[in-house]
Amino acid sequence: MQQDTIAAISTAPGRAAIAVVRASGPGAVQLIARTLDGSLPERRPGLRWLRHPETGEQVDRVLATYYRGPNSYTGEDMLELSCHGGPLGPQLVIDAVLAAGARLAEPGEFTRRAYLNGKLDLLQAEAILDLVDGRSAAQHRAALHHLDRGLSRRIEQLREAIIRCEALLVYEIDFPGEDEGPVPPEQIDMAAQDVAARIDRLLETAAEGELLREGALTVIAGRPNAGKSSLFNALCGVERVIVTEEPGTTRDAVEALVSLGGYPFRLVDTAGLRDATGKVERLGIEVARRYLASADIVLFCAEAGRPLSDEEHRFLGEVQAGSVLLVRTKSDLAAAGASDATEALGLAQVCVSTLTGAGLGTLRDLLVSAAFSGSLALEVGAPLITRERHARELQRARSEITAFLEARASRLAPEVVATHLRAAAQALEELLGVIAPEDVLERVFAEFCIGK
Ligand SMILES: Nc1nc2c(ncn2[C@@H]2O[C@H](COP(=O)(O)OP(=O)(O)OP(=O)(O)O)[C@@H](O)[C@H]2O)c(=O)[nH]1
Ligand SMILES: [Mg+2]
Repeated sequence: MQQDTIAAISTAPGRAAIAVVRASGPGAVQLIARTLDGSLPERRPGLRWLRHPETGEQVDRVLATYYRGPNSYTGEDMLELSCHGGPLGPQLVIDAVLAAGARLAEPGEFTRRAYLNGKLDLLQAEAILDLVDGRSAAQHRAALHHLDRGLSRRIEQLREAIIRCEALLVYEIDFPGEDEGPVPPEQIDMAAQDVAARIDRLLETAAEGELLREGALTVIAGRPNAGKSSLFNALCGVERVIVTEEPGTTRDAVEALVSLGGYPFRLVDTAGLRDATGKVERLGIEVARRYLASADIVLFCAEAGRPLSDEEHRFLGEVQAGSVLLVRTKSDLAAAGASDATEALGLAQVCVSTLTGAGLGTLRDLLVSAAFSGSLALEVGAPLITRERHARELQRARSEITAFLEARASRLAPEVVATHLRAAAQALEELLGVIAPEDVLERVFAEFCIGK
């Protein structure tokens, strides 16, 4: 099918030294002829005046590069214009490019074309989205690993193993009644079990992968005035929320996505827990409890040097989160020699002062190891699944292999047994995007921004 030519501003809007406008499609050469003074050599940036094709008016002085397909990001002819940034300039450039015959690209359409032209598989396309959205070094690393086909290679190996099993089965179908095929029947079962075990290992990384994309939900809780909002601000690195000496300052939960030690955290400041009488405060406390119920980590704040109240003990006994850290706040105010160790409750405890910064580094390290201890595997390049789509397709493949093994055990006809292997391979093919139903593509690329 002959594609039309798409164009978009690929950089973020706003004041900036440079912006990039890209176009892709068979009309790229025509865009050059209509908007740039003189033609362009392939892959050699040229400094040109860009003119509006209808008025001939100068729009900007740009650095233009022409890529002839298939040697381009999308695999099509492409034109890339580095123009001056800012709120207006890039808009005028794209207007000229559209007037010269391009149409505005849909979100993710460049990457979608790259995928359709075989430049990337679907897992790599998703990795590009993760790179653009990434906010922490760990997520960035995982995305680069996927872009480098780390996960794709693993899925391909699994698919090949399934196809080898299928080939062995074909022998049984073609030569029924022969006792010995090229390999003993147990070997086919063992190969399938091995694939199942490898799929299980990948599925086990899903929780970690989701944590890397979404950030570990870390809820700061404690009595009013315990120093929760001060801690929230200190970890955010900016004064995001109001801090006062008045207990009951924070009434609503406030969220921020922050990177601590290179890992992503969804940090939440909450209203101080107490038997509040005011309606707003009571609602705020309810919101806090809801957050606490789904928290990965709770940072329970209590001033250093004071014994915990019965109410605080009760609260700590009730929290369900994976990890609870007891944060002893305002350590600069605690009397020298005062010790909190007596009531350690078996919880990890750290003393901090947002005034002096003491203990904040230790707290960050504790948070990273509490939420991401499993990520050490990532450092040695083990692939990690990061999306629900990955888990769904792997699960599908896994249950087809289980069905395959059961069908073999009940000695069903090899033709019937084989359908399960085909379905398992197909799930992995959909995961890679070797085959991709339209609705899957719609969902993957809808998340992209325009120009990517
Ligand atoms: N000296 C000292 N004061 C602190 C420290 N952290 C917080 N404070 C003070 O303690 C008071 C309460 O701080 P907040 O951060 O608002 O406490 P909160 O827990 O958010 O309080 P609520 O929102 O009312 O529940 C403020 O006056 C802060 O300036 C600290 O590390 N050292
Ligand atoms: Mg507060």
